[in-house]
Amino acid sequence: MIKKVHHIGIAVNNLQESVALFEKLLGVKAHIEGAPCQKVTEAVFKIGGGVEIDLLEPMGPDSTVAKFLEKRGEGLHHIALEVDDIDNDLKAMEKKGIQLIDREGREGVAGKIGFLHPKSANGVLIELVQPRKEGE
Ligand code: CMX
Repeated sequence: MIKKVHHIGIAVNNLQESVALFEKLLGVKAHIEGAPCQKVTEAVFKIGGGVEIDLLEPMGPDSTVAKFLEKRGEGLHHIALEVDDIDNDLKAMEKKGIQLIDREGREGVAGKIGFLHPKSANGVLIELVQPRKEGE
């Protein structure tokens, strides 16, 4: 079941420059972390209400975000929705006719993650996130 927006991912060419811009824009400091599983470096801004804005810079040319930047330029990359049971939620999406990228949750920085194909959502890449519980 979808609980809330977990984060919004924005693809950027230069993390350092974009962090300075978004710190000014949002009025909060970023936490920088590597997400080698997704081949990106992320700047995470906690903007309140348990929602994050994440800036994504590709770690190398083989990152899906590098491909995105090359094709479409900087901008909104994905919207992540928090769910409580990712494997079942992905199955439920598939039953509703939504095209999946991941058939089951895989390990991400924030917990278990799975993507829905943008072709099934009016051109928007949607990520489902089941956050890791404390101590996991
Ligand atoms: N949002 C909207 N459309 C997107 C997209 C995105 N983020 N990424 C690619 N597309 C579109 C492309 O523009 C292209 O459209 P057209 O066919 O109209 O030209 C189509 O999807 C296919 O794109 P592609 O460049 O050929 O790329 P692939 O098919 O190889 O991969 C996708 C596309 C979405 C399946 C792949 O990027 C993917 O698996 N994404 C999920 C994982 C991910 O994005 N991780 C990044 C970091 C996430 C995080 O840190 O949380």
